[in-house]
Amino acid sequence: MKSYFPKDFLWGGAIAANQCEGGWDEGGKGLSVADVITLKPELSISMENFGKHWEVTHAGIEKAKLTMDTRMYPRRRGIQFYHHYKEDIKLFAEMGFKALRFSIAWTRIFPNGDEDSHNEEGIQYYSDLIDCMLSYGIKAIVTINHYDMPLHLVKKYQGWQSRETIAFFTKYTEVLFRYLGDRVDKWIVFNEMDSAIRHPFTSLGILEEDYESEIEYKSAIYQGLHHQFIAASITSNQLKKYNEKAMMGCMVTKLTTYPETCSPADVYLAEKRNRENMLVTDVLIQGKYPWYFEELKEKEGFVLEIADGDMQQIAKGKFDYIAFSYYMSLVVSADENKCENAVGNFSKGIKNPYLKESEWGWQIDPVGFKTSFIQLYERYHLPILVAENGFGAKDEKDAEGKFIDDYRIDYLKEHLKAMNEAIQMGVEVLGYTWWGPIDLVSASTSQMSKRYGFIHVDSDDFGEGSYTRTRKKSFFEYKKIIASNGQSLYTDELID
Ligand code: BGP
Repeated sequence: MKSYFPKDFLWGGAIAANQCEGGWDEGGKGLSVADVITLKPELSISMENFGKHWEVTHAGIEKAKLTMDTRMYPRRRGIQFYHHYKEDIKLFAEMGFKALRFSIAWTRIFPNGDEDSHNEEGIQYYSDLIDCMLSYGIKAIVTINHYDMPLHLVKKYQGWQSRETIAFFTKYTEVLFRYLGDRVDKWIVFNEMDSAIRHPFTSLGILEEDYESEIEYKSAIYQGLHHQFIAASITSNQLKKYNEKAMMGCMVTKLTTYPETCSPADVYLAEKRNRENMLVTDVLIQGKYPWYFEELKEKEGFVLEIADGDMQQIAKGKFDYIAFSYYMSLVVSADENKCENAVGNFSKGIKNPYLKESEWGWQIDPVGFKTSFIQLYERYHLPILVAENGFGAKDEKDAEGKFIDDYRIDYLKEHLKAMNEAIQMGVEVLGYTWWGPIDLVSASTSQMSKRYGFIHVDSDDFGEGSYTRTRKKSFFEYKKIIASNGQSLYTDELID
């Protein structure tokens, strides 16, 4: 019988501390950028309000610091994974997970980010979490930083704009490798590193109001990203000291883009967008700024300070695999007036008439998923991990109290088949971690009602609910897929 997926394929799911843990003021945790982001129910998901869900100001931060509210600060409560993790891991094990990608909250380890010594309670928590996973045979894939840098570093140092943040970060990573490194064989240094350009506050701790002009703001963003490149490279070397066999991954949001028409100007723009989307992986894998970077810099008009030794350090990076997230494809036109329709947390674009979209306007495209594997593999020739892929939808109980989420099952199956086609072509894929195997707080809109899970969590956008976990129909479907190592996608017979 033909084998569709590699023998040790890592089937699993992905979550992030700031979207699921809660316990924002427990266990010695400090405030992070995630704890000051508010729910903005007055904003509809329209192009007009694009990006506004993420907007944070100094006044907003000061206000947030004075309140213990969790209703309007959803990332403070998440889905209470901090307390429920044993129950949740057991459910993941029931689905047959081989791996769970989760992130560590930097502020549980260094509450302010610049302390001399770490918070032992934080390390203990993650150590227990990993042991719990391993007791079920679930491997840990750890994201070191997923949109939750210490708020203190933002206020005192202007986040990653400051070179000092490199040392704070690499002190944090050294602690992680020392205490957890023996039990984790795959790491991802930064979640969706390219997102620094799209939402600098959550990724870099950079606030627009701190800069006098657009150019200064942009320069700060690219400077912050430059500092992250250096930190990532140092981190990748640190890891090998503690665990030679462990793999370090770098991650990109794969924004696979099509031209609206075959007009050469549209095609040229789409190619450019696809190329620039891979800037972060180009820098980290090739160990230098790519050939097109100078043009980008000139066009965008930003200034970048590269100190002596920076490029030598970046060149030393040791990355073993590429991790990527993929939700949808995008369409661009060289005609700027046309970018009005499709919505998303990624980038403004045009509706694709050949694709269906989610209730949030994300265009569903399994072929684009396959294309993403090919683009990344032919560029880097490194193994690939699907760090995120998923479908956000409003789920309603049926008359019998069940969640029949066939739309999610369809999305899952179509994307898995597309991934399999890439594997059959020869792309080396390590695993697939579905985003949000359990409902959690949305990164872009802070809603709970944008649900991704195979497991429902009883909580509304304001955190009201019992937090009871319920298996949806997709839970049983994913279980079947994993048990058959993907064969059930093609046949209902289970094969040994
Ligand atoms: C990615 C983020 C995740 C996750 C996902 C879905 O960009 O890495 O944190 O949330 O998008 O997005 P959303 O939650 O906005 O629907």
